[in-house]
Amino acid sequence: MRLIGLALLLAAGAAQAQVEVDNAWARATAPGAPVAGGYMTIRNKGPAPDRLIGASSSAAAKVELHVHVKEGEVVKMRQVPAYDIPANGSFELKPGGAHLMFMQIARPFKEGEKVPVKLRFEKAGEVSVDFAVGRLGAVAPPAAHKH
Ligand SMILES: [Cu+2]
Repeated sequence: MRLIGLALLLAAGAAQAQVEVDNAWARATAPGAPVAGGYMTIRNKGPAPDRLIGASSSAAAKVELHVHVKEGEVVKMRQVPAYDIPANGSFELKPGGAHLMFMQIARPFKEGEKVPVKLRFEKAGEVSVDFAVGRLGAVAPPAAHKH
């Protein structure tokens, strides 16, 4: 019985590992700013496409999925219901493109802090990721800590 239990656990772990998140980071915010942007690269190592269908964080009232769209000369943010993550591919969230929007943040995001986020994927389920807070206005993730 114990062996079967272990095999099931390993199988569940393998299914979870189909989706990986790299370079998760958020921008520091100015005092009083109500929102913050979050960025990451989502890698899908599985043979089937997946979708990011939601996110939440204890640091914000809600977390929305946003994209930037050009309307004439004006670039606007728009909320979308999901991001498609191609099979054996990746989807990048970055400044000026797709991003997580932390709405009504509880307090300013400070450089060096971590913001806990729960991502919900259609197939991979819930994935917890810590977003490292980089500089105010940064366009690239903070340098990774080497241990
Ligand atoms: Cu936004």
